[in-house]
Amino acid sequence: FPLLEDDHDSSSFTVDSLNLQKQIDELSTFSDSPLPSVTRILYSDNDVRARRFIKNLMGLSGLSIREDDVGNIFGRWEGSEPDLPAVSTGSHIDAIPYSGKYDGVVGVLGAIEAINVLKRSGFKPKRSLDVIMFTSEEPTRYGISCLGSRLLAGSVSLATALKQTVDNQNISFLDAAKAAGYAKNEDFSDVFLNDRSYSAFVELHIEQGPILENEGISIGIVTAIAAPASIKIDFGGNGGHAGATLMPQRNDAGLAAAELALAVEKHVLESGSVDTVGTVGILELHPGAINSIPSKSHLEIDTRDIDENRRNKAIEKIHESAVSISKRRGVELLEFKIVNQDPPALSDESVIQAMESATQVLNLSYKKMISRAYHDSLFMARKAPMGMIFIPCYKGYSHKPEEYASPEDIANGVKVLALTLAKLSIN
Ligand code: HGY
Ligand code: MN
Ligand code: MN
Ligand code: MN
Repeated sequence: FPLLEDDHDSSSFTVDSLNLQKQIDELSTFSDSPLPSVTRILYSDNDVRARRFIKNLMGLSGLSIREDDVGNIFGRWEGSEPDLPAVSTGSHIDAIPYSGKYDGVVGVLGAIEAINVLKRSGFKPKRSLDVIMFTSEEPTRYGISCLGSRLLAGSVSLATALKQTVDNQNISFLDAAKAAGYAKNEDFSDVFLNDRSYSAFVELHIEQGPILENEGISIGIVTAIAAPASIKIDFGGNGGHAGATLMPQRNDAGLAAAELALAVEKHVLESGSVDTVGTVGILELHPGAINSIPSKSHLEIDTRDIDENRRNKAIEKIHESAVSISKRRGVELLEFKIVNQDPPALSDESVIQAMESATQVLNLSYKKMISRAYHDSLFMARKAPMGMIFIPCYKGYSHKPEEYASPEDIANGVKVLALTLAKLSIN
């Protein structure tokens, strides 16, 4: 590696862990739920405050900042050959309700610190280096996962859909984006990256699983990202009085939803592989009164697998179950909408090699592994050779307040990222 030729370099090759932890802690205070949980929803006041915080840190690191129509934020360290496709890294800072303070954040604040480490060690990039904070990786507000990176990857259907999308308070994406200072010209195809934007993309992220911690391994080198899909379903029934309506007269939309939720579990378990997973994370009953038979139910299903066909088969069976449950119970299947049904992504061999040699130079233990969580990398892989660096997290906990990664593990991840970026930049 160009950096660690002699001891002098390696001693200056240090992460400012204290400052980085302070930043992680401060960022976690921009939240709509009480600490230790974090809730940071797209374009909310706390999201806007957090964005300002990130831009300020990018500025302090000497990065030139630009933002696109939906608020993807790019901090650039210009290289000696700025016309070459740049090397990029980054992640997200939005947080689902009552989650933790490391998911995504480690890959944004850690990326800025990786730039600082490279600057402190006297490194000079050839290809420019971009740190990207992606807008809305989480599907919370508009039901669209990886909204910013999906758009960067050139999703025409999303660029169109965003003009009609509203959240469950009936606030349109356009209004919310404008209120946050974005969507100036309402043409989201401006966001699309071209194929020469980046020569590589690398994301640092907590594992969100227990493998690295259980096996005492410092670094995960991700070889593939599992294929995610999400489905929205509505059932409709007659509802009625919980006391006066006898059971034979009922067509209970709530029970239809409950039966379908169990069918989701059945269909993923019968796939024949432990890699197929399914979750009913949202289940709402209307009118939601104890003494009123649910006349409407709304479910949102998240199902994934590292094998796309196996996942799609599970989706087909879930659809068949929804239809048969509605017929048997005399409940109407008002909507069965597949919101996204994404293919998996493979990491690029050259990026895997760069991450592997960085880890070896740093004498860190590592393991090649699959990411069962999705990330912005899933979409950036459509625009550039992609790689992901995992660090261990406490008991694999994520998407809950107990989420934790140690300053030492974070520092290891930042150093591997810094060396990887350096290598890819001088390529
Ligand atoms: O759900 C996921 O896989 C990601 O953490 N948003
Ligand atoms: Mn997440
Ligand atoms: Mn994440
Ligand atoms: Mn335009």
